[in-house]
Amino acid sequence: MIDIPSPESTARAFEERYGRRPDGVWSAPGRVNLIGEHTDYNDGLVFPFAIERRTWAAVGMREDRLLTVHSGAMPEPAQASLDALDPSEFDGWSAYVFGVVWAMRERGVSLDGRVGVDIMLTSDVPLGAGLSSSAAIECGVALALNDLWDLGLSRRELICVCQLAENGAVGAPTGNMDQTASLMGEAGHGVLIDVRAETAEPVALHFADENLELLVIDTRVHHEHATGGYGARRRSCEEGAAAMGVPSLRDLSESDLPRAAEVLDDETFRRVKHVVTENARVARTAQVVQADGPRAIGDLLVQSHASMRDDFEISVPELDLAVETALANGAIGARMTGGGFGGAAIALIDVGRADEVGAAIEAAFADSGFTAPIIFVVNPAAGAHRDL
Ligand code: GAF
Repeated sequence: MIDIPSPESTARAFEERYGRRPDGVWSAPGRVNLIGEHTDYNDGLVFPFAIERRTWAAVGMREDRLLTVHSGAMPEPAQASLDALDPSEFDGWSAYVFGVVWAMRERGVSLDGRVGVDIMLTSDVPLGAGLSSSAAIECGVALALNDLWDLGLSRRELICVCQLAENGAVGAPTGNMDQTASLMGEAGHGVLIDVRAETAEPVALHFADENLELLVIDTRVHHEHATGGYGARRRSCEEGAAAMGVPSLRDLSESDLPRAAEVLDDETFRRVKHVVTENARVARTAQVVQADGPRAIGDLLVQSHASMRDDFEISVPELDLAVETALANGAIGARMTGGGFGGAAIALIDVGRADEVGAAIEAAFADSGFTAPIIFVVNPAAGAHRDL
């Protein structure tokens, strides 16, 4: 077990386990989504940022064709062979790692003549908290193999590889926001993603300059996107687009909503309305943050949460309580972040108020009989890179 993960501690853990130094250590961050939820798989707009919480991968080449992975957080090591990569045989968390190799092959990377690797993973991205611990694993491993196997894949291609690992090996029908944020993030910046245009632009997010900071409230209500509501929401969006006669919901704007209300059943209409208005909120947030600074985006965050709670119906009582309590205690804006059905909320607050707002949320959770949340401050941080 590793208490405080770092590049060097991950290299040491590798050495203890494998009896040699790794060939290198790579890391990739989790992310917070500032705004733009369930828009990515609708060809839409998203505005996340990479956070300081990261997953480190110490990797060493082998002489045979085996892939092995150890993680301090998981009791059992996992193993696969470059000659028999079958997602249906990937067990649990190891699908995030072996899925990347499988996805590279699916996207045309030849595995012939390549040697296997040993991997030691450490992470301080909370698992199942909606902060993309899975993308952090995928992106760190993908970057390491790209370097060690000298594949020359671009970051854009690595995003596709990691999304395919998530969709095809893990079985979660997600978009590519998380992988894009993890691979394209920059310190002090959000990543304004236009999925249809395949662009990911850095946009300065200087919270501290305006005396602001961003709190994450991990509700500890765990969720998985491979099962349940996430896929159902995605299907509703596809059905809504088909009924409206467009390839994707990106092709609709707010002026189409009156017609959508006539054509669609009530539930599908509300799903569509969320996505259409959320795209508009992302565009507006990016404009406002650049023109007037982050203090001016509070209302957009609040509207986004209401849309997810009432129209897309992906919030849970713990997320609503975190948002309401933060706002009642002076937050400038707050919303759930990520895929929903659990996970985390964010709150934009004045510097120096984190303890007070956090204590109010903890008290509200205790009063409601909810599990105590985990609350911490995040800052926009660097994307995936090689550390050692
Ligand atoms: C999860 C998914 F992985 C993303 O692709 C995105 O759809 C998000 O939920 C919702 O915005 O993080």
